[in-house]
Amino acid sequence: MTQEESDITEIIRVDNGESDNFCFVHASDLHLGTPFTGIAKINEEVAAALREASLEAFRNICKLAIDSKASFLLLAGDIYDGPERGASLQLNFREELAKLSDAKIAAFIVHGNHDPVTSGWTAIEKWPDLVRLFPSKTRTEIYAVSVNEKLIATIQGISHKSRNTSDNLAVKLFKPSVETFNIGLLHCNVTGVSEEHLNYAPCTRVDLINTQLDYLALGHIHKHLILSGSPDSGEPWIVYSGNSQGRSLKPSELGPKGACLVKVKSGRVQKVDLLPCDQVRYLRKNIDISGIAGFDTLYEECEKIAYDTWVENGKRCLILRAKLTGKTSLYKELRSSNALDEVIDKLNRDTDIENSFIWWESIENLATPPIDIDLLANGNDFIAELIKTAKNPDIPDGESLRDFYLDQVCGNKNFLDIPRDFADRISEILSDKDTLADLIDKALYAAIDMLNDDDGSDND
Ligand SMILES: [Mn+2]
Repeated sequence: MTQEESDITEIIRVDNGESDNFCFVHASDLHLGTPFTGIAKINEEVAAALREASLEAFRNICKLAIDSKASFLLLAGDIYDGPERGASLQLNFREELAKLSDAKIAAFIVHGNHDPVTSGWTAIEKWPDLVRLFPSKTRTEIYAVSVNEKLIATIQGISHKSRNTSDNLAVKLFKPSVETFNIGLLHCNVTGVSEEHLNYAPCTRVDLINTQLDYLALGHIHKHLILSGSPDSGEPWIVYSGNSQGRSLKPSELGPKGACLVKVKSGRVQKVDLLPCDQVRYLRKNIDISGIAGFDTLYEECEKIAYDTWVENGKRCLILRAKLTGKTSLYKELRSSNALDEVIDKLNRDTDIENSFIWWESIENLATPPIDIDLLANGNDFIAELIKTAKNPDIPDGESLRDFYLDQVCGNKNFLDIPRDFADRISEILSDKDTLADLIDKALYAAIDMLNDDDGSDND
């Protein structure tokens, strides 16, 4: 080892790649052992598939690394979902890493806020030859990867020590003295990127750029994001791979999930591609049912959309949440009867499709009656007043739409008269702007309907 290599902890020899042309796989937030309790109604077969999904996604990631002849795999934290990680889960995780070591592909791992080094337990006494776990020490270890006695990259990282790490870990990374492609591996929250994720191990983009490393492989935010980097500029790459398997119908959990395949040529990143590895995909769909007048047509439309979506998403398992929109004469039946629930039950009765499934989590009715609301608003009657009030409520200065309706629903904002948890729940629901707008529309159409019924126009 030369003098320049002195800050290297260990050199790991791999088989794939060349010093000026190699690739690696970056993944994070595997959340192995996720219980998947978020979906209320589900059949046993789908529930079992969801329990296996995170591990299956990891198997797909390892297969991707082997198939693409990657030099190494990076795992940027939240390997396990919680401290209760079972023995079989850990053995299965180890088994996949052993396949990588057998293929002479190294693996580097940091732990995050879901699986910090001081919580949980390890069932593993001996990791496969080419696997290295970074501890939570402040002075980070640096591994170098070599092919045919030539260094291709260095990797350094720091694990979370406890669940609520508030330390800035990024400032502890530094440029090593060897001239090669340098990588930092961290589970951290880059300030200002996502409001959906808790602020563990906070740092700024500038902190990451100041490390002078070439590629920052990040975990924590469950969405794939490239915060910095392009093939033409010399700026460092700051990349969130996103999680490997969706976990719910929350916005950050929807759509394709997987791992980044990163190609490096002559010391520069050429390409970062997110390759899907997810076993089950969560999606939201809007279904326009304008012009649909029967439940047979509605059912067929849902079936067609499910099939097309399944094909578009690589024929993998799907969990769908849908909203019906548009103007339809079915409006009243959709609102007042169990018909829509029965449609969902029928759609879900036969979920199997070529070794996968399509499961409708819910279908919400936001369709409206075939009336012209703008025309009605121009009238001089009570309905016109109602529409104007719903569309433009008289909100006191400085009060938000949410607080206004909260006041309407709960009577007073101090929640003196209604149970506190009930008021909190309403407050939470009304905080979502889209949900609030949907609720106002629903209430408006229901009111118009009732007024029309009072006119005796529907006196059956
Ligand atoms: Mn996570």
